[in-house]
Amino acid sequence: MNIPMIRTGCAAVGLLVLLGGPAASEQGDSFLRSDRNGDGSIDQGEFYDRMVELFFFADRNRDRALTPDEATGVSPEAFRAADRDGDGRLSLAEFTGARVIDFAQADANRDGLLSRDEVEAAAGRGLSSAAGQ
Ligand SMILES: [Ca+2]
Ligand SMILES: [Ca+2]
Ligand SMILES: [Ca+2]
Repeated sequence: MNIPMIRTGCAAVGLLVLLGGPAASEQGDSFLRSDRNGDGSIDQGEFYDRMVELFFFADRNRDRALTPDEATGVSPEAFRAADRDGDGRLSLAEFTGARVIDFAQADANRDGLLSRDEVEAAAGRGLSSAAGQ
């Protein structure tokens, strides 16, 4: 599926973090962690909560903005795409804005929920485009 005005490969900022970001290695299964009510899918509220949690987890110097060195797992291309005001930092709004796009792109059957298969498929696309960094 294609969303107009979204360049291919630039929308992976969120799901990369969701599955493979700084929290993944020490917290085990990110999908299960994101699926707070345990119904086997991630709704937009759970997605947003997770996104905010990851933002503040990644913001090591607590200035409420992510610099490229804080946003590990985000490719330079994805970072620039999400940095809408071009100041070299991602505000929470910029970070969550990019991830709303991720949610829509990942929700292959458009039921408003992300199943594990949908998340893994989307992460696979993102990871392949970000490989080698
Ligand atoms: Ca910061
Ligand atoms: Ca910015
Ligand atoms: Ca779905």
